[in-house]
Amino acid sequence: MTRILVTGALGQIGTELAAELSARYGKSSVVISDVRKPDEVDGKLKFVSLDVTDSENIAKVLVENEITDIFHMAAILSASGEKNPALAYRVNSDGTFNILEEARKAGINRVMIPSTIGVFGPETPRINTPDITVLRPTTMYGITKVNAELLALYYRDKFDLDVRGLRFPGIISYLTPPSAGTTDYAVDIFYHAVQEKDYKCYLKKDTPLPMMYMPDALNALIQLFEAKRENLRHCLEYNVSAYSFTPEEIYGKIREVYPDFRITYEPDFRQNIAETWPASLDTHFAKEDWNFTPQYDLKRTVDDMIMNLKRILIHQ
Ligand code: AKB
Repeated sequence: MTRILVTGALGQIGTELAAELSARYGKSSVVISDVRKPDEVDGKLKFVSLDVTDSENIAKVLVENEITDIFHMAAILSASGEKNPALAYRVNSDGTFNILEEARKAGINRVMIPSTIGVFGPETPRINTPDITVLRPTTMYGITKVNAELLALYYRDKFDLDVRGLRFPGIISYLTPPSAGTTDYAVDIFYHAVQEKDYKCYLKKDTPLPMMYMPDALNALIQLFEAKRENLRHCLEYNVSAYSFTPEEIYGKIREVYPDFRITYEPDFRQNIAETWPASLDTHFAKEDWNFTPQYDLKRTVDDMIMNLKRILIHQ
């Protein structure tokens, strides 16, 4: 029987991923973990407290819960990583090493590790960024994620561990707010519009970044998890995204629904990060190897975000 451990399960992607995995494979197939305790334990999924920097506890959790597969979602994102680089290194680099090493020892079947557009840097081609290209990031987040990509390759080639992953762009979602990344504005802006508040954006109006909607992000990850191993020519070097936009462009789309919505721009340190990241991605490795095809274009994303945030924030 498949029994999946999700680390970082209280984060933006982890929360929805755990729900989707339990919908697909059954509640008893998913064990969620995080360094934080959930506000309320709803009893739906088993929760275990897990700090990924503690390898002994990882080993214990894997054995005690008869874990067969891992989705390693725990990470410190780009903006918080710049505020606390030592913590980002411990969680992202030591934590990923611990997960891979304990997975190898425990004979885990598949280890899923999301990477990010944060692995790219100022020397990387910014338009239609290829899957294989220059990886010289300037953030601690990016450095630790390049490390994770290389560790994944090492464990795959040296120990035949089945490690899979993809490079996420900014993820737009309405259930759990993102935690201190550079792309968070693309979620915050919707919360402000729906609550009829003005929005102060920390990026310049003309800063393009690749993005995708949460249902496509989850599908991408789970399709990759389910793909036949022999079809996967790569390890974590799979760019995925659905579209790219600038703050001014997404503001324009939201104003079609909220014509009185106002935005101002006050760039901060996150602008420097965004300027080192791609404007758009070439996603053809993911398309070729596991048929990655996003379902949500920008209009469908905007409509769905607004509908759901109205339901959650206004009508509840
Ligand atoms: C961040 O902004 O740090 C993340 C990412 C693109 O990896 N959302």
